[in-house]
Amino acid sequence: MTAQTIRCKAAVAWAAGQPLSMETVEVMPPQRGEVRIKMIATGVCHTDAFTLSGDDPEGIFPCILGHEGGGIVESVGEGVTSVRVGDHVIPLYTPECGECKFCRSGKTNLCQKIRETQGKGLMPDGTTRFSVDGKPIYHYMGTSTFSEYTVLPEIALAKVNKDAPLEEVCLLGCGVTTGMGAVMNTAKVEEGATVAIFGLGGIGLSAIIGAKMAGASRIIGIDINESKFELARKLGATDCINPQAFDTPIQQVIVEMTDGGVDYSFECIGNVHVMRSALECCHKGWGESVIIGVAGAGQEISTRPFQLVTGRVWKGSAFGGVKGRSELPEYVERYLRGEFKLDDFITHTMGLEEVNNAFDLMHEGKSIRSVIHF
Ligand code: NAD
Ligand code: AHE
Ligand code: ZN
Ligand code: ZN
Repeated sequence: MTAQTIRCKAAVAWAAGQPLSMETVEVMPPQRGEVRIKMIATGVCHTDAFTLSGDDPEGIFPCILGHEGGGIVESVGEGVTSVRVGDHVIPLYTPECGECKFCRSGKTNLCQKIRETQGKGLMPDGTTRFSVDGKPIYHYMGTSTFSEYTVLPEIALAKVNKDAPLEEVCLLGCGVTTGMGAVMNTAKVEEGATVAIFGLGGIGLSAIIGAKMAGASRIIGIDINESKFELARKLGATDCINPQAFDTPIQQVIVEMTDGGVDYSFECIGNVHVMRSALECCHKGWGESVIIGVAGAGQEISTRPFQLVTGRVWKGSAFGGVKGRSELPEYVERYLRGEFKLDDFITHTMGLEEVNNAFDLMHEGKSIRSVIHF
């Protein structure tokens, strides 16, 4: 049967800095190579708030935000072969086509096949599948999970085990995979290493899980909100420190705590000043710092080049370096085998109509992850 346009509820971001507005949207059928999915759950990540704030140079409005989802295939477009109706899927803001220069390089997960249109809020054919009263609404990160139904290219879906509760594994659509992957794939932290993790939200706490799994001997969590420390310790942090409790710069504190600096550090905030501290708390000669946090338009990082001349390395990581279609399903299997938990992260659950509350809780520092149930 040919798929029809669906009318459903979505939270629309009409303009930067304004609360999301619940609307009835029209969602067109999936076109060639596309898939329409019924969302079951979605997390709210700081990057959604970042784009809504107006600081994202790629922010484009009106759009439907959301990129940390889990759903079920409702219909497929012509030529789709890798998923079928009823499959459980996690939307991928970093797709995997398997054939572009980036996919073939074996060096990166940053597939570029549809990156240009995705960054303009459009499907690969240059049009949008969403509208309200005939007015086009843009996609966001190619995923737009704050909608009861959304459309994605086939290459932007990871098919996952149906035994996994989508209300939890949706977090593998961004935050948890990003933090764990940055530690295991990007930095490749080894047993016995010392690690500093700046920012103990969903990303930083996931980095702690990764560091613990890697067998790090010391895991130092840094946050200005001490209410994050209890969970950080539970997940494996050996030390938790608040930079505001010291008169000396935090990098100096960490260098003194660790006999010269840590082997690896991770910035999980998006603050360019903290990025500098994260680099400079690394050990001379070999320490590596990974930037995960997303900084606003126009912001730049700086340090003395001497920091790099003397062996520290500055890196970045997107989606934890994970290739979504070929590697994310295995993260779901590892979760099912009990290698890590996800419920610790879910501090709040709510319906889509309460999504603005999820942003408030994040800004007030009261949540790790709010998960929207559809
Ligand atoms: P979050 O809001 O849940 O957590 C941020 C944490 O940083 C909070 O606990 C906050 O108290 C702490 N913090 C803020 N300012 C601080 C400071 N000056 N010093 C120490 N701690 C400070 O956010 P999140 O969802 O965990 O996301 C973290 C960052 O990672 C954001 O910038 C987000 O956009 C980015 N992100 C990047 C990727 C990627 O692929 N690179 C993926 C997901 C998220
Ligand atoms: N649009 C921003 C960049 C945003 C960004 O860096 N996004 C990360 C994922 S954050 C998920 O919560 C990412 O994957 N980046 C790689 C990419 O291709 O976007 C800007 O500054 O323009
Ligand atoms: Zn995210
Ligand atoms: Zn590709």
